[in-house]
Amino acid sequence: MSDSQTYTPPKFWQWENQSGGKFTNINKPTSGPTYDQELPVGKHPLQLYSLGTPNGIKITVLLEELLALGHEGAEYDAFIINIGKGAQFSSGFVEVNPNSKIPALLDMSTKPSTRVFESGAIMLYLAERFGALIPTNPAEKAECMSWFFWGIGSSPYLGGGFGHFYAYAPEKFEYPINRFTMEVKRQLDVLDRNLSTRQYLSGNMFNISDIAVHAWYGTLILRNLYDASVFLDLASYKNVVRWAEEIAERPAYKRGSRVNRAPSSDDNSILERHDASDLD
Ligand SMILES: N[C@@H](CCC(=O)N[C@@H](CS)C(=O)NCC(=O)O)C(=O)O
Repeated sequence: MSDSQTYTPPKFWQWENQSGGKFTNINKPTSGPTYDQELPVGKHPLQLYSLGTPNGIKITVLLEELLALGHEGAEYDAFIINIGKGAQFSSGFVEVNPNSKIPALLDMSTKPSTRVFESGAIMLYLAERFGALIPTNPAEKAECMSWFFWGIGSSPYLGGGFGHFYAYAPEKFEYPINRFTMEVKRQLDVLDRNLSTRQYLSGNMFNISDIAVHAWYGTLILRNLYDASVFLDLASYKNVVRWAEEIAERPAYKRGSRVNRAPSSDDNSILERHDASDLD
């Protein structure tokens, strides 16, 4: 592989199948299904096809928060989609998400069923459907939406930018690591300043903006995502650490963040969730 000092882009780009890095076997420049297979369907109104990554837990934590508030219509089956093995390219999954990325949701309580893809769209759909975890007052809603979309727009710099080049790329390249480290630290500073005067991102109400942003920046801090805690000096963002730890104590976070993950000896995660008792 050429390094950034010597690489001159060709006039016409062609896909090199094995460019190296963690996701080299599943990433490709085309979309659409690669094999025929229907998705399984469970007994609950909501069918979630996902994996316990930061994007995946946005939805399972939100669903557990809705259930904790008493919204029985938020009962869900969570099926695991093994993206490392290419399950996002089955014909059934592509019908629910033509973008072939987890999470994807099928709401079976509507006739016909409603498909929703993109984690942000799924969160808004659920919050509005149940009228919960989203403010109704226009000014408060505007502040909530601002932080919510801040999270949706900012986190790809953390995952696809910093995480990719710091942890997954086949070699360490200084230019992109510097570029994305600077941006991630700037984002952490934005959060830290905001949280210096507020309990939650948009004020004193916990809502979907906290769930969406916490899934990435909370996970970065609490689970040492990308093994980068020291490199990014995460402990210095004291207000973000306080907020991340506070949300991690919520029962719904504790339940939702265990779904669609491989259980390990120090972790009581579950591969799939088909009943509330699976998490008890
Ligand atoms: N913008 C999408 C991003 C989803 C996403 O990147 N999902 C990753 C896992 S966290 C995925 O499914 N990757 C599979 C692939 O790239 O083939 C969202 O917010 O839902």
